[in-house]
Amino acid sequence: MVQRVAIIGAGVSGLASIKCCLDEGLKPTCFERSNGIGGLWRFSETTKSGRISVYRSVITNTSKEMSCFSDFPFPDNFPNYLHHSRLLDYFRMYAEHFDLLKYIHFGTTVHSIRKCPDFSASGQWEIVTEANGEQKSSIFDAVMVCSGHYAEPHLPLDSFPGIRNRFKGQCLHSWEYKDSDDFKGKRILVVGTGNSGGDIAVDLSHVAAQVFLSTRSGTWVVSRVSNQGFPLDMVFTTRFANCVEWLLPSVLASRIKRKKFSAWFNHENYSLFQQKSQELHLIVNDELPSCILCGAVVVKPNVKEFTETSAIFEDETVMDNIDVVVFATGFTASFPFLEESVQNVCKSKTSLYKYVFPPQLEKPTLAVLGFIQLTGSIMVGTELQARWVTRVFKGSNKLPQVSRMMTDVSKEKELLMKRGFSRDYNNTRASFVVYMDEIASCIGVKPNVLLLFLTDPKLALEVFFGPCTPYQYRLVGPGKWGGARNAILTQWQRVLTPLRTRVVNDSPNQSSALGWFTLLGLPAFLGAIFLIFKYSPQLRFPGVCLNGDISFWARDFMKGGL
Ligand SMILES: Cc1cc2nc3c(=O)[nH]c(=O)nc-3n(C[C@H](O)[C@H](O)[C@H](O)COP(=O)(O)OP(=O)(O)OC[C@H]3O[C@@H](n4cnc5c(N)ncnc54)[C@H](O)[C@@H]3O)c2cc1C
Ligand SMILES: *[C@@H]1O[C@H](CO)[C@@H](O)[C@H](O)[C@H]1NC(C)=O
Ligand SMILES: *[C@@H]1O[C@H](CO)[C@@H](O)[C@H](O)[C@H]1NC(C)=O
Ligand SMILES: *[C@@H]1O[C@H](CO)[C@@H](O)[C@H](O)[C@H]1NC(C)=O
Ligand SMILES: CC(=O)N[C@H]1CO[C@H](CO)[C@@H](O)[C@@H]1O
Repeated sequence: MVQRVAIIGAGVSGLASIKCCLDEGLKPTCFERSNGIGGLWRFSETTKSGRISVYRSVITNTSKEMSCFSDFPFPDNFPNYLHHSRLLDYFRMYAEHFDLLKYIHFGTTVHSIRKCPDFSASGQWEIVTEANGEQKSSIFDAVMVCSGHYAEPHLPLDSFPGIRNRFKGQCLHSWEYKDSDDFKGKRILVVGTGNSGGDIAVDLSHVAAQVFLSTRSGTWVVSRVSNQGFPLDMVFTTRFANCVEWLLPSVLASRIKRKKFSAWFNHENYSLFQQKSQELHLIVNDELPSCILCGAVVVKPNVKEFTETSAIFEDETVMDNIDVVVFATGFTASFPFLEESVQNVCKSKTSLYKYVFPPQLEKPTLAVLGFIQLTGSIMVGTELQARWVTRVFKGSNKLPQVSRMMTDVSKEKELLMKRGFSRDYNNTRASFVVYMDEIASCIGVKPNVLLLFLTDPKLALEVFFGPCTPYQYRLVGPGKWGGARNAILTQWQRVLTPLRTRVVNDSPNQSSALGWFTLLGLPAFLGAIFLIFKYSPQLRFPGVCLNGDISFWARDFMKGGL
């Protein structure tokens, strides 16, 4: 019987875990190395080895309605995309509201987590912590690893001949980058076009003499600002879009996506074009295209080698007088405190059952949280994981047999390989809606949309055509929250509130005739779409991504019509 749960880290995952433990009647004890909550979002001016660190200008790439705790919406007046300080304010409110702080031991580092000698019977763990130079050992019934995955910089220097022994300039990892202060007037090469690489290139371009951005295989760049100025993820992360994608042949689906991405700017002409693999590498960046257009950022291919002052690229072009190289080459996950056998499994997220449980343990009393890449918010995924994990610990939800979990894990890997992710399936992103629904099914909190159409059509329309916001997983089942329905019906209001900062009078009245027309036409329309998608896979759509636009249209209809 699990009672005492140890939680390593008090970032987003740790906070959600404490709350979920309390909801399930478990006794949480959280160990946090630093002196405050928030993890990655707790900005600090300095970097320390083995600690997370972000740049000063970082803002979220998922919008507030799509990134919040499922039973704790952001305050109405918070902006839609948040600076790290605002996000930290929100975490403080959450911790205060649910009274989580008293379970956290600050300034306490977890040194080791070992199975107890009688593990196969008890499932218990021995945890050694250190605070103020003193070590302490205690026994826990279960462990939630919430220590984050962005603390260990991945620096592939061996793939860049000359960088160690010849290059005379400064060389740093994005992990060490705070702001552009020390880089005025310099010529800088940023290696890697992930979210960090893009952000840092833009940041530097405001003060540097020149920024070069080197990319191996290109990337798609999307803006936070989508149709009519609404947040991108709210427009596209819908159950409806997910259905359409599922119905379409994958070749067609990815072609539609490419068309949609190209609508903002032609990635080929900007040298950002991505090779025709099925994997769509995508970053969120509003400024990068304009920096490229202005020549402040110049896109280059992969670096072949470095000389004393210059970089030679794979297309044999040479850029001279490079002062600084910034490696935005990502991070390696590490769990130095876990015993070796467990650590080896946990290092690769694809070896974990649903990216959470090491499948081979005799007892399912250890879970890794937040170790996912989703097409939507990781924070939301992490909270749902915490709800599942605490219920598994408690015995309310059961995991399948070890052999079943092992097959599941290897099937998942095979699937990724087959879909052309063999190069680096560690970095693939799972579809937000699919993954969330999968975990929600394990807990029994997945909303039944068909049933909802019969019982509460107004809500059902927003759930199906509207954004898949976290409140949807609080409508039914264990952990049901009374405010969920209202939170869903008012989500667009909370998007607009922070923008209404000045009275704008002469907006024309919305026509409700359109609303009624679409209400009557809707079933016929949906039927037609279904048939079209099902039976004409060769159909081409002229330059639009149908699914996002239709969800969007459906939202308009609901606002006007009902
Ligand atoms: C630049 C950047 C931007 C991002 N933007 C978004 C976004 O917009 N939306 C989104 O959903 N996700 C985003 N993410 C993903 C991010 O990982 C999650 O949002 C989230 O912050 C992860 O929280 P966490 O609690 O799992 O880990 P962390 O925030 O890393 O927290 C881990 C905590 O564990 C503590 N800890 C670690 N080891 C120990 C130990 N041995 N003993 C005690 N304590 C320990 C650390 O001090 C830290 O406080 C972003 C990530 C990065 C790097
Ligand atoms: C947001 O940025 C983080 C950090 O680079 C990344 O891991 C995540 O996938 C991004 N999310 C989206 C939806 O682009
Ligand atoms: C994924 O990560 C693990 C652990 O770091 C590594 O052993 C494995 O080779 C990686 N797989 C791929 C395809 O990169
Ligand atoms: C909009 O509707 C309101 C009442 O429904 C009406 O008083 C107002 O005059 C209308 N405005 C316009 C511009 O039609
Ligand atoms: C080289 C290249 O891709 N050029 C493209 C630039 O954009 C125009 C207009 O879309 C295309 O016709 C070119 O092929």
